Amino acid sequence: MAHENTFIMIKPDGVARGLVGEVISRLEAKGLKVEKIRTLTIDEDLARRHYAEHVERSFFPDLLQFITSGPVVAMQWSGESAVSVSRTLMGATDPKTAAPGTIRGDLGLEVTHNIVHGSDSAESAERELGIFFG
Ligand code: D4T
Repeated sequence: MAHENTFIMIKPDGVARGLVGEVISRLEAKGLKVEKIRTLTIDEDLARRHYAEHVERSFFPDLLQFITSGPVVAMQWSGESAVSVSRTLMGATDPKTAAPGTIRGDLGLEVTHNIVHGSDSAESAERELGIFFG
């Protein structure tokens, strides 16, 4: 167990659907702390840097179109095991199979529009926080 920072983003669907408060409330209720927050619209260059590991995947064109389609809320959160704890709260990548009680399980239905992003490791968190807050 370690105190960690992680990068969490509310995607365009979450912002458009008015779920910013809901997502932040769930993370705060768990005991995590919001350290930094900004709203921005991601452009193609930023999307390619953030999703560098996915640019060759078949779903990337749809993901690129979606993630640049409207404002997102980019955040730095901190707390004990913040990386894994926040991903547990989010649930599985595909909301169709995400467990009830999780953000994606309760609020989403489709894999591209999965409401939130969270870093998958401490190394990813450092890289992603550098992209959005460096
Ligand atoms: P993110 O990165 O958004 O937190 O999602 P995950 O960490 O849970 O999942 P991921 O990196 O495997 O996927 C990144 C992003 O791509 C979308 N996606 C994914 C998609 O549109 N179609 C797919 O088949 C997959 C696997 C959803 C999340």
